[in-house]
Amino acid sequence: MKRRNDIIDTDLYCITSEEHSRGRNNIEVVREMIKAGVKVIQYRDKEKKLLQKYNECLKIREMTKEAGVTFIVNDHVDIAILVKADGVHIGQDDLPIEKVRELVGEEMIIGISTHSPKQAEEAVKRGADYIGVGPIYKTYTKKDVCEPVGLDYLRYVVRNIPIPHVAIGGIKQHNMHEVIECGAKCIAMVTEIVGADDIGKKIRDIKESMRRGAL
Ligand code: 3NM
Repeated sequence: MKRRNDIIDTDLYCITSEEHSRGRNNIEVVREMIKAGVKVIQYRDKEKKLLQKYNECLKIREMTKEAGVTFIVNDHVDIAILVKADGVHIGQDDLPIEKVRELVGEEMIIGISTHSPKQAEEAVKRGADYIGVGPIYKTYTKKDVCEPVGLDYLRYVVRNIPIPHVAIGGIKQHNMHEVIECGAKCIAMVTEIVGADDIGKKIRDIKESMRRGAL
């Protein structure tokens, strides 16, 4: 298991979304992500039955472990514990961070989605290991998400929040330079990657742009 303080020390945070994967299943997509050198993968699925999600997470845990990739489970603290994921990612309406910590123990990473400076500060106080910062731009991938927070909130986080952040929401290869210019260290993209013709090439191109400062 990864240590909590090594986390999100990477440029690109990848997230599954089978409904946007153009016929490829989550396992195939994760295989492509690993092959292309992604270091953090989150399993996110809002449609499947719990048992199906558990079984997919078991398989992805095996694959990520073998590859030395950090594995984070979205929403499901129970699945994260059972499959020995490296982390769990929760939302503002989920259990309080302190209670999730009681369940997962000290080793597991806890990430939380935030949409305002107040939520970011609260996340730090309550012991989150990293925060999601978004949606930066309009996104149709997450249902019931708030209106875009824009780059201003990201700038606020870069300057004021001491724990790692992941910028998310509507970020694509064509607009990522704006996000990087704001000082984002780590970017998450869902549809841009899982919906790409060639997932591996897309990831390699994005990582290369990030390495060059998105020039
Ligand atoms: N969380 P795409 S936005 C999973 O703002 C998620 O917290 C968000 O998908 C947040 O890259 C989002 O396809 C969806 O826009 C991001």
